[in-house]
Amino acid sequence: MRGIIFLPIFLAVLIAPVFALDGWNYYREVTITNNVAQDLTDYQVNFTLDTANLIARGKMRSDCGDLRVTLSDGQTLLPYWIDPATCNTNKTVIWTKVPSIPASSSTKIYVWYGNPIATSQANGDAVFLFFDDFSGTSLNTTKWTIARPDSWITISVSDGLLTFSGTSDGSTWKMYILKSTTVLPDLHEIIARVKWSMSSTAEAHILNYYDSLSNMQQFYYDKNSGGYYLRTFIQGNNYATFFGMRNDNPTDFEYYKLRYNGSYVSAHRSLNGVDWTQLLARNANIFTTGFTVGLEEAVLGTTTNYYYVDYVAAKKYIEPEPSVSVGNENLPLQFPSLNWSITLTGNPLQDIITTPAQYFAPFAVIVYGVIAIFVFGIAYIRTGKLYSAIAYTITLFAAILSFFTQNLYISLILYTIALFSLAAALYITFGKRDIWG
Ligand SMILES: [Ca+2]
Repeated sequence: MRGIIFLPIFLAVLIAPVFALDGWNYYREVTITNNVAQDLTDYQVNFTLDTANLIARGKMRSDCGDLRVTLSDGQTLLPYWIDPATCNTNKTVIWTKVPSIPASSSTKIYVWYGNPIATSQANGDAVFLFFDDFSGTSLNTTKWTIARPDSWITISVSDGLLTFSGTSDGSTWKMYILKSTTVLPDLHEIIARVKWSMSSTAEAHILNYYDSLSNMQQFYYDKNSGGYYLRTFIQGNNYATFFGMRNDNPTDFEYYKLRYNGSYVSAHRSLNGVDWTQLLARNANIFTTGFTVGLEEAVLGTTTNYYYVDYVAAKKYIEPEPSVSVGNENLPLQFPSLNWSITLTGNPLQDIITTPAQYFAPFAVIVYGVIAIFVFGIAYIRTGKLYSAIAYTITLFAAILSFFTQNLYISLILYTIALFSLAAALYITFGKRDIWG
């Protein structure tokens, strides 16, 4: 009998609801598992959401402006950044910086959405070690140093893009190099979204570890008379490596990243920013410290060649990286004074089922609160057994919580428990029989 009494308490604790971020209607748990035996602090992770589906169902603003990320308290906001090109797609890339991921264990954060009046607080500078999405009208000279200017090549910033535009006299290479003012930690990853348009021999240095003009490790796109290439080049060893030939000259953006894991540099490519292919890994024992982010256009041809950078970001890197998984949608614990609006666009089944619970919540908390107090009083007066009375009272509070969690299954379980306990309370009251102990 005692086990039956304590089970509801256990369940009530186990499914403790999440209090809503003020004004937000939905949240999901994001579980981050640290795969190394060392604590990670301020570590950048990303996960994806199918925002196209959420937006189509009226659950998220069409500009993704109501997305937020919090700690597992559901209240402490974490910095986040959404790759704008992926908003309203089925794989929206969301980056955040997690304050602490303990060694070899998991930590949970929450992603929130569903607040029609919220506007974006996405902030790449707050997430990454280095970040520029070129949102201004000129190069941000607090972020970049012109490491090597060249009168044959110009740069401009407009419409969210950094554009290199250059020609040459056809006999000597012209090179324009930008270098971040931020020095990266030894283990790091650089990610960029770029495209290019090249009509004569030229190179777009997609990601570039730049130390000095004679000391750099780089990863770049190369168009020359032989075709199109993706290459790495470690200047200290004075060799170039061809690792992939492409016969295209993409007008659509692609993603590239360059990673240093402590022993080698690897280059990766993606078409959507989510699914990556490693192109090459190369031992990089020349420079292991003092890395910066670099961007460069080099031109030998006599027609104008363009290189466009949408954004470039740098983050910490540890191998193997933490794994990240996103849970199912939940409805948080709402208070009556908060925003109760819920959108029924498309009338998804779950919305219809859970909406009544949302609107009945203020009513339910009063009714069940009163009932719970009565049940405690009756149980204690009739039996004198304090633990039994408390147990059943908590069970009824679990029923109250079931209204607020608005998770269908949890609500049904808790509500069923509450009904049984209420029946027991009535039985002991009118049945003249002690079943409490
Ligand atoms: Ca941009």
